[in-house]
Amino acid sequence: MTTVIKNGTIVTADLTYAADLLVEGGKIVEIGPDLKGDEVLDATGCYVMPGGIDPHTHLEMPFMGTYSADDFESGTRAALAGGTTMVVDFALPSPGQGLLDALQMWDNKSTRAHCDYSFHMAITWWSEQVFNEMETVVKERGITTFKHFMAYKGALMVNDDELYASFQRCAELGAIPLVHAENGDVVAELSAKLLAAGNNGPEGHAYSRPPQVEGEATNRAIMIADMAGVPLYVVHVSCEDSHEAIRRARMQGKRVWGEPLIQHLTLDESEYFDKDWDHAARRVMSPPFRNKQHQDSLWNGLASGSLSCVATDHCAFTTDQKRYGVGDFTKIPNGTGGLEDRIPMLWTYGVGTGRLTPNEFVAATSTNSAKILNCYPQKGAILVGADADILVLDPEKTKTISASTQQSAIDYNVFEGKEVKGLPRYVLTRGRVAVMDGEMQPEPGHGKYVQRTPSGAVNKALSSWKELTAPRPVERSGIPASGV
Ligand code: DUC
Ligand code: ZN
Ligand code: ZN
Ligand code: ZN
Repeated sequence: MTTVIKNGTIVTADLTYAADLLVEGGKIVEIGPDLKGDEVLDATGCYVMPGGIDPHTHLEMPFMGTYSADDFESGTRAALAGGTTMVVDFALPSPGQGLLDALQMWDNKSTRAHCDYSFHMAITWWSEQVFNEMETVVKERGITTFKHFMAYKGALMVNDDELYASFQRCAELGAIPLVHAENGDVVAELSAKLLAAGNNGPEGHAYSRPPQVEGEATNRAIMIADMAGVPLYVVHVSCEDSHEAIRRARMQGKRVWGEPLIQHLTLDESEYFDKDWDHAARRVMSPPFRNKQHQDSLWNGLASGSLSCVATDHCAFTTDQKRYGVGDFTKIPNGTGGLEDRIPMLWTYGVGTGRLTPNEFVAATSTNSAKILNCYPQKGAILVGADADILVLDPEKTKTISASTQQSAIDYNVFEGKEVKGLPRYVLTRGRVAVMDGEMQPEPGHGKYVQRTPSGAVNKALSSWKELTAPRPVERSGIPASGV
């Protein structure tokens, strides 16, 4: 059985051209004019592009006393409905839990995924066991990315000594460290101060996490990665302070990548003020939404290439779950959804406004992630031999985003009421048509785990630095007698 996508315009990260595309056995088998197949999908007026990759999701994650409400079933159904054909979720050991043990839990959670998925591994504590298991995680499970929380003090946060040890281990294994960059000590101090002053509403969350806590942590992580001689991927870059550190590192020739979220690109801090409690609490996430200057910085980063991948950090909680934090903003579960909306929102606010070209859009939503995470060109590519994960986007199709029509399991949508233009006509996941003429055709369990290999990316400039400064003892004479 073959499927042909006809009459569309293929858009990749670097090319735009008219061609048909033939799919067989879950792969792209031919690209060219006048192709024939058993099943014909008409892409007249549409762009045919690599399916989206969301490099950052939290599905059914135990967090802040509860579990994020979208699991792999509803989360990947939402992903496909919005043109995303692969998600990369975080296996999250609770402090003290082994990495392989946590991985077993994530294997069990993900059996009903609709689309392909991969994992990052979180390092939430440090020990010889963690050090040893990292090797198995990389070599046997194909997880080549390790996430570190510099915030969530007393829960998931790791300190600088642990960060440095883990970054060095990543370097040895050819793995890439990821950081959630916020200064957790300062956040804890500011939160306590705000609560003591009676400032316990959701806006307190934003006040407790100013851009400086993110800029400081980003700079610190970059310097620690520098000393470990390892590349660095900074998740959810929300502000100029953090973006500036990444830009500077890149100008110095370092492999440092930054990932803005669609939420930070399109929603601002006014969401936390002059609104009802539920409205603001539903938008509590870390880092919080910022002002327009920071948003402009993120858009400029995407256009200039200093920021690489647009993600969602999809971590959805119901209104009831958000209400755990009534009277204490530090207890509001942090997180927002976005899996279904990332692609239509970025197309509308990026390509539709002229901020991004269609090719830059493909790079930011798919290809760059596949390259950095090293699953390109299996994913993120329109090439013969690549997986047939394909988005056929109709640039004229419009809708108003609404919780009443979304796939996500929660009872609201942070983009409620936004008009988007540019929506999936078809979405293929390894050749299977999951969205047909805009309608979802679900098949839980179709999604497969994507194993990755180390990419070989290092920070080469740093290895010469390391040689130059490798510790060596100095022969000295005239050593004074000890003691006072
Ligand atoms: N930030 C969130 O808002 N939710 C999940 C974890 C995180 O870092
Ligand atoms: Zn985070
Ligand atoms: Zn409201
Ligand atoms: Zn996250």
